[in-house]
Amino acid sequence: MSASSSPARGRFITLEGGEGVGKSTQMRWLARRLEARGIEVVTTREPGGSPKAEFIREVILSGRAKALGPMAEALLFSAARIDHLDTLIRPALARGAWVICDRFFDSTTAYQGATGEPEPAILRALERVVVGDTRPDLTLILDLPPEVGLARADARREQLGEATDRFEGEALAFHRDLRDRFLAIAKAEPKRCVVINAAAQIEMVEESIWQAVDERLLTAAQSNMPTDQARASS
Ligand code: T5A
Repeated sequence: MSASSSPARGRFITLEGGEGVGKSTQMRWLARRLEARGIEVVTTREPGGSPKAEFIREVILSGRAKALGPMAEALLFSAARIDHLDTLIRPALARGAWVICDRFFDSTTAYQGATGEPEPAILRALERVVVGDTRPDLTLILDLPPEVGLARADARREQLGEATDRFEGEALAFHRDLRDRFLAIAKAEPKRCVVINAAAQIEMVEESIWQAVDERLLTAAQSNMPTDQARASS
């Protein structure tokens, strides 16, 4: 295929926030709405998203890697991300699909940042090396008091009979710090990030997310299209 006939790169959307903020639920709903527009959508998650990264997910979230220390945990998240990017995210974007990912590198900045190690400069260096220029076009930061999110996650876990994972068991102060860190990321990068009030009713959260995607990505894409094409796709 010649360079001029390559499909346009797809859009990369990430969902971020603390525990139980509703990312997985909203990811499914957003995918359905985009697919209804005729867009190919790939939904995925971190840690995980590819077979090798899912293996690493199991090692981290079971708590088995905690004894190795925060630096090793951060490197394991990065190793999983490298495989996920290479085998799933980049190929999908290259063929023109839109990728929605439940957590990405902002979770490393916030969670590993909240553990206090490795230091922020190392986390930023890891981000540069691992993510490169595959940065999200839009990051939706679902914001919720951690008490509410943890209660939702507890209720869902009891329903499914699952065990508490590595970070859910941390103290409330850790989860409050996490929330502040996600809000700080949004403040530092307003072009990429939109904060969504995840305490609202689930349908309202869905609408806020749709509005952000529509304004930031769909409308923007149409205004870059030749007029005839934009009319046909609206
Ligand atoms: N991590 C991850 C790092 O430390 N560093 C990293 O680099 C990365 C990538 C991942 C863990 O790994 C850490 C962060 C995490 O601790 P996970 O199992 O993927 O672990 O956990 P979470 O991402 O936190 O996912 P959860 O499933 O716990 O939360 P979600 O996906 O945000 O929430 P969801 O959609 O499952 O909803 C939870 C419950 O709330 C209800 C839902 O129906 C569901 O029952 N709900 C609502 N109820 C009322 N009102 C609303 N608006 C609601 N929205 C959802």
